[in-house]
Amino acid sequence: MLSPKLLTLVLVVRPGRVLLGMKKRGFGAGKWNGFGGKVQPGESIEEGARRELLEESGLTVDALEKVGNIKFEFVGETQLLDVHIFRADAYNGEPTESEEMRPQWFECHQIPFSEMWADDVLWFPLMLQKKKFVGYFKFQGDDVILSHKLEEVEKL
Ligand code: 8OG
Repeated sequence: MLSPKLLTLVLVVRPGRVLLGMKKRGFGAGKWNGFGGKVQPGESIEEGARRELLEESGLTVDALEKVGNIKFEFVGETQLLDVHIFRADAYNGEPTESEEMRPQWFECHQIPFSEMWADDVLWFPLMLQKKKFVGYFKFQGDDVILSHKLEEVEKL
């Protein structure tokens, strides 16, 4: 049986650009990604998303829009990562480097997909168009997608 683990991911988007962070340690180290992490006991998914965004980037946001939900299975591992993805179109504060992440703005046509999780190239375009989606990816190791499903939905 796969035991689910709730995670969040926040993409901060400004017209024509997106804020990513270089993950400096732990799971996904060496990859550019949005900001997020594990939801802690007693907090809602959105509260977890806001907490991780602040801890990792120094930013707070007024509105967070739910844009996606992707489940990740890794062959040989018993945990199913259940990642809830949010988009923020405005923020407060200045992006600040943390122990986990080094933030940097990228033009939307220069997103460094070759240095990101392999699934991101498939759903970032939907996220940038404010489309909502659900997906499932089965990974072998950190780089190979064995199978996947990804579909647009009206509502999450
Ligand atoms: O707490 P920790 O840093 O381990 O949380 C993992 C973060 O990575 C969390 O924000 C969810 C996110 N994440 C995955 N898988 C993938 C993925 O395939 N693509 C992207 N963009 N983020 C992912 O766990």
